[in-house]
Amino acid sequence: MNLAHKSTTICLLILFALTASADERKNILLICIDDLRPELNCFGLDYIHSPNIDQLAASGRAFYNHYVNAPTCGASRYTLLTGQYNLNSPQNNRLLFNRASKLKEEPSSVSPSLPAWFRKNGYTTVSIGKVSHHPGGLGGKNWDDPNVVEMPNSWDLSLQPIGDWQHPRGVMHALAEGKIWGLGEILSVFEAFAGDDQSYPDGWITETAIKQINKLDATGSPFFMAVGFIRPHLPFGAPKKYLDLYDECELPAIAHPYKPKHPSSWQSSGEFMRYNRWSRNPISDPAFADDVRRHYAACVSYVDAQVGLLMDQLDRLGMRENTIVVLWGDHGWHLGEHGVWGKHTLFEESLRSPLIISYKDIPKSGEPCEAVVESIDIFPTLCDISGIPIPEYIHGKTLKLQLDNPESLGHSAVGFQSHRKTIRTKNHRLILHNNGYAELYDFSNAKDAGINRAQDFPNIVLQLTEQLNERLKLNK
Ligand SMILES: [Ca+2]
Repeated sequence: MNLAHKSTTICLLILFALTASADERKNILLICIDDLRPELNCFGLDYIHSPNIDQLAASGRAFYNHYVNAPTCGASRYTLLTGQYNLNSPQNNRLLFNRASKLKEEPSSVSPSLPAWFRKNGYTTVSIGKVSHHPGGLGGKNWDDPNVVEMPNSWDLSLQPIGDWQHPRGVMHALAEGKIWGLGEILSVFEAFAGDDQSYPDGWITETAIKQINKLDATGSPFFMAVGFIRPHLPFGAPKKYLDLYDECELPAIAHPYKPKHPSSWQSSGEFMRYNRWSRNPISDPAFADDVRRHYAACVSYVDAQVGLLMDQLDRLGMRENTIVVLWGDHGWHLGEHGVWGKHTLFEESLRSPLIISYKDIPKSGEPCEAVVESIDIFPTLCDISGIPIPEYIHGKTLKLQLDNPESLGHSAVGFQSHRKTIRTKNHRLILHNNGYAELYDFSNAKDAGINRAQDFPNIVLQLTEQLNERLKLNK
């Protein structure tokens, strides 16, 4: 063989090896669900109808103690999508847009996002629905300005179907028959329209996602697809058939339903109260509280059905075996616990959310993991199980150990608001206010869960304070 022939052969072999390796890479389907409490059948709540998410958990790992890093959409999604805490900015919904501005002014100071990292590693990246804070990922008055991009360089394609709701801003708080904020009528806090799944935006998001799955399947190259469903975010509107599931349902009592007497992150449920409630208030009206809870449950079952449609399509195309599926809730939601109807607190109800990771041959599939883990871990985990490098700028830890063995231990989870920060360990939560006040909750004793024990256990407060400060050095 002459030299030219030999080098051609070597080139072909390298090309073949690269192609084979590309073909073997698994796709990623990241399903983000807005304001989803970990109240699913597979998380132990048997009155909730969530057969499709339950099936996903049965084929993977449900993380029972997954905590988000911020109790609001934009800040929580920031940590998921960047793999980094951002403690030096107010924890609000503008974080990703602020990052985009910085990227424009000083590109070298901003690290690649989760999708950008996969894109750099050869994946086609697609976003559908509410993945970053704005459905479709654009800013401007109606969230549809192509010049104002929430996550530049991240997505090959970012889509938000508009359906009957005029623009992505309308989609975000939509009710059936095209009802959106800003048309003069205050939207109702809940609704059950007798129509099909496309009576509300998530049905449209599912249809768009299925079309894209078909297209991506045809290309044969690996993809990272994120699909963001909007329910069960307010207003609690879902097709009536999902509310009917809860007609005969007796709801469990609301745990610790009273406003704490000590200083805390309690808030006055402003987001909920601005909707039309027919002059009723769930805090003082138990029958109305149950109505709200049933409608929230209907929204969960509606979204569960959308997850099922996506999984069915993967199955139909034979793609389940080659796709890692992640289901993630961007934070929890108080349905009356601690006297709150909403999120935006540092209590368990705001910070604990569902996380499920499913892929072929996961060891001990269906066995849940009780280790404490956090959203910031998802970025390195996806790199690890996909076989691409974990970038050095990442703040989280891979969950490969917990995926290989559900008995593996976890680590502490931290969370923030602008005026407070918190750390959760297996048995305790410490919340430190910027004025020095401390809340300590002990979960080893269920009846203690809503009582501030900081005065009783100063040594634990001190120990957790040191641990929290150590964790937060990451961002300096
Ligand atoms: Ca949210």
